[in-house]
Amino acid sequence: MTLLCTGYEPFGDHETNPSERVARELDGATVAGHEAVGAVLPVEFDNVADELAALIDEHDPDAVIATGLAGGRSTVSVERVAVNVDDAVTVPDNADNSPYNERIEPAGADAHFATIPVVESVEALLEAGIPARVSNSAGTHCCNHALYSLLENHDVPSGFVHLPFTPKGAVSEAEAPERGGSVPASLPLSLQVDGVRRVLATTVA
Ligand code: PCA
Repeated sequence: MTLLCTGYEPFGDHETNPSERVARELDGATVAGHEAVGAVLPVEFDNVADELAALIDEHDPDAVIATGLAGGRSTVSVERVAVNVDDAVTVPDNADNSPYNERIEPAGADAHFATIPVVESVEALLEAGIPARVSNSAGTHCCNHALYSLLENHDVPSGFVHLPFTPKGAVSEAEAPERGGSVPASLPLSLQVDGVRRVLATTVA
């Protein structure tokens, strides 16, 4: 089997994106005896779906786990659902597009459930001591767009994992902690990689 794992390039004010590093670490790795392919997607509403389609054409994967940063979340979050909405909220994409209350696919389904074992994946992570939870909203930015386009356009088990900052990333996002300000939640990259590996392994088990 071939397992595709995507991450995203940095976006908005973030200097790095842990999901990019997770995808690079998994590229060429063996996961549960299967070959993993890692790739990095542009944070661009207009290009995400085409890039994913090209990757699926090229690698013909048996499962796809897309990943992205959800700054401020404290856990590896396995997304349950994708909605047919593009809205950049306050963060334009990397092509400076800022959709407002648009449909991704005008004639598409309103929403799709992820087609990976979401709850079982979270259980597997918790069992391994990795902070994880089911998330019932992937938002309306490019991450939701990626999951929606996978589920709307492709017949391959697909899911999405939102990742927290790494500790270094959290420090660079901190708001004057030496003056009593806050530092956002984080998880070491190694735990994030292990978490995504376990989601992939649970999906093909
Ligand atoms: N996170 C954003 C887009 C890219 C990323 O890594 C999101 O949650 O939609």
